[in-house]
This record gives sequence, structure tokens and C-alpha cells, in this order.
Amino acid sequence: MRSVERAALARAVALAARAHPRVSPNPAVGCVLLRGDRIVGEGVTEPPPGRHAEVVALAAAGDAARGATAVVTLEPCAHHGRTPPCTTALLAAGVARVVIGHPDPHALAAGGATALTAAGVEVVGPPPPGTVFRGGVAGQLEGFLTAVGEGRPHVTLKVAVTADGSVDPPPGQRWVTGPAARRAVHRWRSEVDGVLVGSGTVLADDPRLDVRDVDHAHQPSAVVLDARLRTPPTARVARPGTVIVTVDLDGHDTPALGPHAQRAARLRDTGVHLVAVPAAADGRGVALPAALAALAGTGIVSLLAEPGPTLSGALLRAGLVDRLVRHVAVHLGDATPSALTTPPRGAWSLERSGGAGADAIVQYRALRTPPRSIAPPTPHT
Ligand code: AOF
Ligand code: ZN
Repeated sequence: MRSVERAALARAVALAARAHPRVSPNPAVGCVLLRGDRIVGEGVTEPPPGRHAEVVALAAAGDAARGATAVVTLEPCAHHGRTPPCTTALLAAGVARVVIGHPDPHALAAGGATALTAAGVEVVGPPPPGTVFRGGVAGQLEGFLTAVGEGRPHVTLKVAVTADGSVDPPPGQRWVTGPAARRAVHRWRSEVDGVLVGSGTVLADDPRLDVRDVDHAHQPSAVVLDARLRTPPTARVARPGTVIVTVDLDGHDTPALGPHAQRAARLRDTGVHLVAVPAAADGRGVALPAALAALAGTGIVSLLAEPGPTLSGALLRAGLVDRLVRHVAVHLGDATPSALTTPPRGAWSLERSGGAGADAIVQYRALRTPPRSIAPPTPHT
């Protein structure tokens, strides 16, 4: 990869960040077209069923695309999905060279690099796994890659603890952490498709689970795991856009008549989308893998989970957490809190640590073997 192409790839990643996560469940892709050292066109993915990044960039470049190099964060698609193949568009425009940041693992869309090479286009990349560029692009595509690879959304679990590790706010306080850490949560919410809690949190706190105090914020869906449909229709989350995952009562109840069905009808009246999955094997709540798979099926490929201790523990035990974010309330004069120095149980790498006002934020990434490639959730085609 030439140095101007490396710079263009960095630019394409920055462009794609603007589209993320508005184009979900499609990956936010960036494309930069180069003639020599000059940028002749740029594009990012449009929200479905809009154009892919390459097609937007080609339209911007017009005739200048002939003989140009296309630098794209994700391998151009080779399939007819909601839009025609980008490989065809690149070939028709006469693009001579394509630089790729990350392969497309999607079973239907993959094969773009091979198709372009077969048509005589010079294809460069993707950089090998583990390299800085590959890691940067993969991070930006984490929701898409997790949905395609694992059939579930990418899950970031946020927990807030006091210096001694307690999850309860000090007496008389509503929050464990201060305003700066809570603002960080709102910024994070604006980066994901859904904000997840259990029905216990809805009953205890009546949270809104929306983004406040962030400019031009993308609003995620509120997502509630609620096997028994305890969420009252008057709850703040009972609004259009919210998804409630409950238990499939077919065969266990008379759906049209039972209390569950009546509660379901009242919740649906508020605009909430209800999704039914099997109960957990121990009978406590919804089956978590099925709940997450169902959410991916609705187009939610990234989640910020902000649940209470029971659901937090269950997600961790089930191996369904990709990133763990600990917010730790630190007070001047405290000894170094154990919550800052003790890593979580299991295989994690420290991703980031820093301060937020009086509090500290420590971020871990789950270390896993690379995901197998399995059938993608439905919304991608
Ligand atoms: C690209 N460029 O900008 C994006 C791609 O249903 P469709 O037609 O929108 O296709 C969606 C699939 O295409 C998606 O699952 C992923 O594999 C790929 N996304 N490909 O060439 C883009 N967003
Ligand atoms: Zn495409």
C-alpha cells in the first residue's frame, strides 16, 4: 500500500465514522477515489436502502474515476442486495486499482476482491489481522462483524461501582458516578443501535435510555429483556422504537386471552415492538443467546448493556460480553480502589483507561478465538 493510499484509508475510516451507526445494520463504509495524489471523489454508505460508499464516491468523481484508485474500508460487495454490486459499478467506471481495509465476511456479499482481480483490476490489501490499520477498521465495523460472525449484536457491558466495588449508590444519592462519567455514557449510547436493560431496572428506575446533551445525536432503541412483561405501559421506555424481548408463550397459555397477551396488547399500543424467544433453561428470564439473536434479526447489531447485577452476571457468564466498561467512583484520599486494579475474571485485555471528572473509566475487551463464519442474520439482504 502506497503512503498516499494509507492516508486515504485513514480518511475513509474518518468519513465512515460520520455515518456510523445511522446506516445500521449495514456497515458504515468509507470510500476515497484517488488520481495520483489527488482525491477526486469521496463517499460513505447511505442508510438502507440507499447507495453503498463506492457508488456515492463514483458519482462524485464522474469521469475522473477512469483509471483511478478506489480506497475502501470494506471489500466492495459482489452481490445484488438492496443495491447492485459495487464491483460492477467500479468496473463500469474504469477504476484501475482497489485498496481494501477489511474483507467482507458476509456470505452473500463476499467475493468482491476475487471478482475485481479476475476482471483485471489491481487489488491491494486487506492488511493482515493484528496490524494497526486492520484493527482500526475492524473496530469501526465491530457491530457488523459480530452480527455476521456470531449471529448476535456486539455487546458492551457498562457497570458502575463505588471505590469498594459496591454497585449501590451512597445513601441519599441516585448515582454511583458523577456527571462526567454519565456524559460519557450518553456519548456511548449515541454510538450503538440499542441500549439494553432488564425489566428490574425499568421497574426500579424508570429510565429513558435515550441520548441527552450530545449534539446531533443518533438515538438508539431502548431494549428491555422482560420475560414476564412487567414493563408498565406508562414506563418512559414504552414508546415507538423500543424493543421488548419476552418469552414465547405459545402452547403455555391462551395468547389471545391470558394476562401476558393483554399486557402485550397494551404495550404494543404504545408503539413498542415485542419479540418472543424461549425462556432460559433455568426458567429465570429469557434465553440470552436467543434474545440477542432475535435482536440481530431486528437490525440491532450493537448494544450498550446497562443492566443491574443479575443481568450483568448472566451476560458475563454466558460469554456474551465483548467489551466491559467499568465506571469507578474514586474519591480524593481513597486508597487505590480494587475495582481499578483487579481485572475481571476470564480472558480480557485492557483496551483503555482514563478519568472522567472525579471518576475513572476502565475498558476491557474480551479475548476470543476468531468467530466462525455462520449464516448472517436476515436484515442484510
Ligand atoms: C459495500 N459498500 O458501503 C457497504 C457494503 O443489502 P445491501 O445491498 O445494502 O448490501 C448490504 C451488504 O453489503 C452488507 O451486509 C455488507 O456485506 C455489504 N456492505 N458493501 O460494497 C458499502 N455498506
Ligand atoms: Zn456494495
